[in-house]
Parts: sequence; C-alpha cells; structure tokens
Amino acid sequence: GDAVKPFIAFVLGGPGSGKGTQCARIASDFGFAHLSAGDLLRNEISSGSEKGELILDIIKEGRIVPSDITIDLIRKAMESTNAKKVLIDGFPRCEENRIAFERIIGTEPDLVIFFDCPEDEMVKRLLSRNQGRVDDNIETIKKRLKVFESLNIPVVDYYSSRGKVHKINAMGTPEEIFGAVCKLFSSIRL
Ligand code: UP5
Ligand code: MG
Repeated sequence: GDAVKPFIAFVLGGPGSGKGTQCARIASDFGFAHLSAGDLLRNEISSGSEKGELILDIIKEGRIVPSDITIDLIRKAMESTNAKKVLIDGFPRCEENRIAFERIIGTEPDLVIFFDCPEDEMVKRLLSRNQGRVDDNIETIKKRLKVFESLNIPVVDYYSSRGKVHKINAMGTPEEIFGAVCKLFSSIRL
C-alpha cells in the first residue's frame, strides 16, 4: 500500500530516567507504537543468534552497538507496525547513530522528548530495579552514565539547535511526569 511516513518521536534521557515507563503510558493513551531500541537488542540476544553474542558483550560494557545492527532492528519493527505514530525509545545514542538513521531511514524525527534526570536519582532507580538486567550493576551503570554524557547529550544538543527537543523534568512520581508529557502532547499537532 501507500507508504505514508509515520510521525516519529525519539525519546531520550539517561539510563533509568524513565523512558520505558513513560513510553508505555504514551503508547496506551496516545496510540503510539512503542519501539524500544534496548528491548529490540535484548530480544536479539534472547534469540541466540551470533549477532546476539556481540550485542551482549557490548551491553555488558555499557557501550553502543554498531548503528547498522540497531537500525536494521528498528527498520524491521517499523515495517511490521501499521501505526501512524511511533515512539523510538533510547535511540539514537550518539551522533553516528543519528546520522546513520537519517541516511538509511531517510527522515528526521518530528519530535524529540528528553527526560532530564539527576544522576544520583538514575543510579538509585537502576540499582533497585531488580529485573535481572546484565547492565544494572554499579560498574556498568557508571559506564552507561559516561557514555550518555559524552555521546548522547550531543544528539540532544543537535536536535535542540533544530528546535525539536521538548525537555521534561524526570524527577517526581511517574504520574507527575506523565502529567507533563500530556501537557506537551496537548500543545502539539499530531
Ligand atoms: N522508575 C521509572 N520512573 C520512575 C519515577 N518517576 N520515580 C521512581 N522510579 C521510577 O525506569 C527505570 C527504573 O526506575 C524502573 O525500575 C522503573 O520502574 C523506575 P525505566 O522506565 O526503565 O527507565 P529507562 O530510561 O527506560 O531506563 P533504561 O535502563 O531502559 O535506560 P537505558 O537507556 O540505559 O537502557 P536501554 O535499554 O535503552 O539500553 C541498554 C543498553 O543497550 C545501552 O546501554 C547500550 O549498551 C545498548 N543500546 C545500544 O547500544 N543502542 C541503542 O540504540 C539502544 C541501546
Ligand atoms: Mg528503557
């Protein structure tokens, strides 16, 4: 059928800032498909593929998986959803990811949501998550925070300069933060 470009929102924020929690609510209340890059990568690990072994080694170290691997998973997930509105959670992690996405997918996001959270709060949340994630230990968390600051913040700055970033204070209860998200969605045309 006609390939109408969906509305794309990138959802960014540090590890444990609440991206996944808020995306789940946005998806159910506003009819977005929720594509979590991290979940797509973890599914690839679970599949037992050779690529999965490489991904696991990288995630354990808090480093960034090569763009071609992540974008291939995102592209397939986008193709298999009919949604007109898509949240891409936790991607792009670095400028190289961003440039590769824009080249391969051929489009920029319509909107970037940035959950702004203090580091000590993110560490506290990740250490109390208890869902068996191989990267929720203090050593890997420190590496994830460094990678976030040095490589992901430049992506936020790039989209800020293009007027696409809506920063949301990620301190507070999930309900309070979702209130701010709702305010944002009521202010934009979807
Ligand atoms: N929680 C949530 N909101 C709360 C609130 N307001 N108050 C108190 N607690 C709150 O939340 C984290 C925890 O905090 C949960 O227990 C939650 O209940 C609680 P969550 O919503 O899961 O936060 P989120 O920002 O999604 O945290 P996550 O750990 O998923 O963030 P990361 O960005 O670190 O993880 P992701 O899965 O995106 O990536 C993991 C790794 O995959 C990366 O480090 C990297 O190695 C790799 N990766 C790539 O290489 N490329 C990619 O494109 C994506 C990932
Ligand atoms: Mg997440």
